Amino acid sequence: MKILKRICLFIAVLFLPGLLASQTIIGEVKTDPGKEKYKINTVVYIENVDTHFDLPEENPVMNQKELQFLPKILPIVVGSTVDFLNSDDVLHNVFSPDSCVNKFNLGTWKKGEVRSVKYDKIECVSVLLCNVHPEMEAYVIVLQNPFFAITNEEGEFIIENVPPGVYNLKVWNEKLNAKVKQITVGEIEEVIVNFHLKR
Ligand SMILES: [Cu+2]
Repeated sequence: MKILKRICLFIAVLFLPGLLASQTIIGEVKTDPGKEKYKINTVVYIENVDTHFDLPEENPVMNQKELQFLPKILPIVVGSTVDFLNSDDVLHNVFSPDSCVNKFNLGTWKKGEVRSVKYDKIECVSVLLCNVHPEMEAYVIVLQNPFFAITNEEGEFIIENVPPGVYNLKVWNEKLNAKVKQITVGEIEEVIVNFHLKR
């Protein structure tokens, strides 16, 4: 029985990509020499996808822990509500000066408690700051769809389960920029895309 199960699983894995008709986009962001430290935490995302997708069941969380925001960069799908969790014994005062989030100021709240903000403007980039700790800084990036990834230290990224189509693939980086790339996602081969980040 065990072997039969394994064979079934093997067949399922072989045919799954075809059945789902989706593909993977993989690639790397590169920089000029000396700028490698900026490769990490680059958001790579598809500008627009005309298909149905659900919002994540759980709200994305922006933690305040050890006097830092975690994560530093939080890409979300438009319409998501972000929960701001205070994990510190001290009080923070989280705010965003950006008009696309109506310059919210959440005030202060105790350890273990959450205050929430709904983000409803696509491509809004909202910087998060703390009135109490000037060194605290993070970003929420509001995207049209869930087909995005954040690069690792090497600048590598993977976007999975992308439906076939022709798309604009964009990047957002705190310090640098890269040109938009038009890509075609088919049903068989993964798509490889590299970006060059510049000022
Ligand atoms: Cu703070």
